[in-house]
Amino acid sequence: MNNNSILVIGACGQIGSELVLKLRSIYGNEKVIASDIKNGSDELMQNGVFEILDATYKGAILQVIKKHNVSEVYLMAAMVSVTAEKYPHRAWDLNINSLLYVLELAQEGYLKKVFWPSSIAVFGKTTPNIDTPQVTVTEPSTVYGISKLAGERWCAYYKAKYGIDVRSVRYPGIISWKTPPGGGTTDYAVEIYHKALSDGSYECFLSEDTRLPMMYMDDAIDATISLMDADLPNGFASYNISATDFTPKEIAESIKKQIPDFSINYSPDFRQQIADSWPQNMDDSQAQKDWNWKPNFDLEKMTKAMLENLKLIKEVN
Ligand code: AKB
Repeated sequence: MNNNSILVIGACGQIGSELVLKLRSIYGNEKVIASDIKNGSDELMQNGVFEILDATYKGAILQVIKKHNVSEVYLMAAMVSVTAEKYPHRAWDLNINSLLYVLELAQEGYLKKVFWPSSIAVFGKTTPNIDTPQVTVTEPSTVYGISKLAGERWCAYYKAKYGIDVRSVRYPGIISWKTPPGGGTTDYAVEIYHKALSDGSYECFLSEDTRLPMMYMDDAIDATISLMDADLPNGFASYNISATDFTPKEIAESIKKQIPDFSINYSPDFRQQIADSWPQNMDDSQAQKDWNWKPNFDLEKMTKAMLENLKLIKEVN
């Protein structure tokens, strides 16, 4: 990093909020500008600069870039799978136009590097769903998946045509005890821990044997920052990254090891169809090879971290 600063757009979201804190701990509070359409937690807003920013306005993004001498953007603002089904046009507007604006600003010389998250949602029913390869059939059936696939292609286009240094990973479901997710199909894997502690039981909106790729937040942040730091002039537009995969039944078993009376029942709803169109697990050998990607958390380690931290929060409140 030189003297310029880093801008995180969508800093109050599930991943954005933890990314800002980690980036600030690495580069210094004054170097990392957090921005979102709404205010965030006190921790986020008080330990560094925070800007209100609507990512669907190019002029507003440019203003913040100029004001803070920004050279790197992490564009984390997005509408994910369940919400995007409700608001297709708004999802397209946010997920795609914000990306196009940031890529254009990079092309116009304002930015040196961009991070943009893709998702396992780029895959669909016709994709091989076990050990899903890096390059394979991508026929998503969700609004969110369609936008993420289009976004990947836009990144590849700007990279090839204008040499823009844009980097991306296909996040699986992300699990964290700090900031709740919102509007996703994989959100059950966070809710279940909260309910295990508050109610001792959970009603799951996916069937017991629905296997999905998942990742603990620390691994997701690590993947994001290490990809941005890697010496990777000719990387893929978006990398498969993998940490663990499990079914609702398996996560419930792992919780039961610590809370023996925990019970779960299953009432699959419309989200089942979305989950059924996604991979069960992913082949991330390309990411391992290109930038030494390696996760640290499996299901058991994650359950321990989730329950320990959520219990501490409960005790304090
Ligand atoms: C969702 O469930 O929509 C997201 C995702 C897999 O990208 N967590």
